[in-house]
Amino acid sequence: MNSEQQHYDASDIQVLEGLEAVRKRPGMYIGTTDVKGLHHLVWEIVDNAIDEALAGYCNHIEVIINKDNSITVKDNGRGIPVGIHPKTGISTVETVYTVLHAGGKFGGGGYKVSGGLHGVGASVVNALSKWVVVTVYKDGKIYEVKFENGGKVAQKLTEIGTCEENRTGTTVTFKPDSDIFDTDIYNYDTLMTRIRELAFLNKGLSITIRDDRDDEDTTGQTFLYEGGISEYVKFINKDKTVIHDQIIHLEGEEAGVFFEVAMQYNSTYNDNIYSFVNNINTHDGGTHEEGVRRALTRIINSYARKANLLKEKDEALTGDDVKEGLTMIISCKHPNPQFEGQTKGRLGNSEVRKLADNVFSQGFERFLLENPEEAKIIVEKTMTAARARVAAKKARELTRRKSDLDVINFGGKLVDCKDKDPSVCEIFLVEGDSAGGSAIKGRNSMTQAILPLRGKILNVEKARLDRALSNEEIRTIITAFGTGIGNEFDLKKLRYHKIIIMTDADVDGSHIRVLLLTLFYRFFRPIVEAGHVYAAQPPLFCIKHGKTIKYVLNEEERDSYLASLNPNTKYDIMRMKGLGEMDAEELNETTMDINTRILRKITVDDVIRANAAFEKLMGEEVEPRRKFIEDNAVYVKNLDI
Ligand code: 1YM
Repeated sequence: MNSEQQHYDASDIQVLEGLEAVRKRPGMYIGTTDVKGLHHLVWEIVDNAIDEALAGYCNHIEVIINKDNSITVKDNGRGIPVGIHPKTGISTVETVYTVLHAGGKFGGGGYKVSGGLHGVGASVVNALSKWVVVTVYKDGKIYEVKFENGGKVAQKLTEIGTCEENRTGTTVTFKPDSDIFDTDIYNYDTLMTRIRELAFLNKGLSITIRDDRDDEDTTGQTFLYEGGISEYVKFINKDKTVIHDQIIHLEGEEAGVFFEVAMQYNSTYNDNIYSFVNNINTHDGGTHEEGVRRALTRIINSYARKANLLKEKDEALTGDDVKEGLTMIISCKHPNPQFEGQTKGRLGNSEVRKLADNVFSQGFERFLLENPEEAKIIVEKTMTAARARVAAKKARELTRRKSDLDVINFGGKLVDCKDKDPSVCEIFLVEGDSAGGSAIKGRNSMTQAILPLRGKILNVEKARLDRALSNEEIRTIITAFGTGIGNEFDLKKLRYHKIIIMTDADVDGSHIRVLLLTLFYRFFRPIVEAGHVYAAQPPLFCIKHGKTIKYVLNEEERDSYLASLNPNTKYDIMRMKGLGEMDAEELNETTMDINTRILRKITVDDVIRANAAFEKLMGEEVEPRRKFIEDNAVYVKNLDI
C-alpha cells in the first residue's frame, strides 16, 4: 500500500463519519423528518439543477415521482464533473455526493444558496437515502455512480455507455430511507406547487413534473413562463377582478445583484405581496421588500398630490392604504445574501434597499406618468382604503371604550373564567345559545370561558376592517381576545392561549367555522400562526354497551370500534346530532374535558396557499368557488343538510 492510498482510506473514514453525523441528527440538516423533510430532499437536488440554469447552462428540468416513491431529477446542464477532484482524489461527482460541505461550487461564485444549507445538499440527500444513482452525460459518454445505505459507495464512477456528443446533463434518482422518515409517500400537489413557483421565478426555464404512480399520468405537467414573475402576478389574480389591465414589471441590476418586481391591483381588500431571494421565499421580508414598500408609498403620494387627486387638506396615504388589493412579486438574485431573523426569512443586505427603491421608484413613477388613466384608478383605490382606515379607527375607539366600561360582562355575552393567566385559559366560541348554555354549565369555570355566538358572523373576506368593526359579534370577539386589531394588534395581550371553535358537525357548523377562521386569518393572523386556534371535534356517534359509553368521531372509527367488540355484545348506537342536544355533562365529557376531548390545531403551512384558499372559498368571485365545489363534491362523505 503506498502512502497515497493510505491517505484516501483516512479520508474515506472521514466521509463516512460525516454522513453518519447527518443520519444521527437529520433535523440539523433538513429541519424535520416528517413529510416536510421528505420533500426537502427533492429541493436539495432540484436546487443543484436550478443553479446550473442560473449559470446559463440548462433550460430544462424534469422531476418524476416513481412508482416506489423514489424521485428522479434530470437536467440538461453540463453534467456534474467526472474528473478526479484534487482535494479528495476521487471523482468530483462522488465527492459532491459524499463529502459534507462539498456541494455547491467549491467556493466559486454564482447565486447558490439553498435556504440555510449552504451547499451541503447532495451529500445530505445521499446520507438520508436507501440508495442513490447519479448518471452524468458528458463528452459523448454516459457515467454512473451508485450509493446505498446512507451514502456508502455501491459502484464507483463507471463509464456505462456512449451518447450523442451534444447530449449533456445530470440525472439523479434517490429513494429516501424509511428508517429516517416518518413517511415515504410523496405528495404530488406539494411538489407541483413549488415547481410551478420555481418556473415563475426563473423565466425561460421549463420544468416538468410527472407522477408515475398514477397510471394515467403519462406526460406530466410542464411549466414554462417567458414572462416570469409577471405571469406569477397574473396567475394569482386570475380569479379576481383586476382594476387595471397592465401588469407593471420593473427590473435592474447593480454590482452583480439582480432585482425585479411585478405588480397589479385587484378589487379585493387584501394584499398578496411575496418576496424571494435566490428563489427562496423571504416570508419576513427584508431590505428588498422595504425598499419597494417605501418607494411605493412615496411615489403614490407624490403623484396623487401633483395630479391634485389628493388635496392639500388630505392626510398622506399610508403604507397600508397603498397595499390594499395589491398583488406583488419581488425577486432578488444575490451572490452573497445575508438571511436574518429566527427562521432566516429576512434579507439583511442593506445595499439592496437602495437598489430596490431606485429601480421601483423610477419605473413606477414613469408608469404613472405615462398611463394617467390607470394611475387615477390606482390612486382612487388607495384613497378609498384611506377613508376606510379612518372609519375603522373611530370604530376601534368605540370597541376600546366599551371594553373599559364593560370588561366584566361584555354586554352579557361572554362568560369569563376565573383564572387570569392566559397560558392556562381557554375560550370556547360556541355555535348557538342552547349549546352555549350547556357549555356554561359543563365547563371548568377556573380556566374555560364561553362565548356563545348567535347566527352567522360577517364574512370578512368581502368586508374592510371598518365594516367588520360595525359587526356586534366581531366586536365582542375582539374585546374578549384583548389583543386589539389592525395596527394596534398585540399578541402579548391575548387573554386565552387556546381559542376553541365549537360548532356542530353539519353544514351550518362547518360554515360558521370557516367564517371564524376567515376572521382569524385576516384580522388576527399572528394568533393562528402562533398555534392558538383549535377546532373542537364533537363526536358523531355514541356507542353504549353495558355500562360503557364510547364516543367516536366518524363512521370509520365507529366501524373499527364495533369490530373490536366481542361478537356477542348487544349494543346501542346513537347518532349525535347537534351540540345543542347534549346536556352539560355530555358536552363536558365529549368536547370540553381536557382529558377526553379531541382538538384539532389549526395551522398555516403555506401562506400563499392559505391566501388562495380563503379567496376562493370566501371571496367575491363566484365562478372559482363553483368550480372548487364541483371538483371536490366527490370527496364529501357526510352531507347533513
Ligand atoms: C439533477 C441534479 O446536480 N446538476 C448539475 C450539478 C453541477 C453542475 C452541473 C456543474 C457545476 C459546475 C461545473 C460548477 C454541480 N457541479 C458541482 C461541482 N442536477 C445537478 N449540473 N460543471 C457542472 O459549478 O463549476 C456541484 S453541483 F462541485 F462538482 F462543480
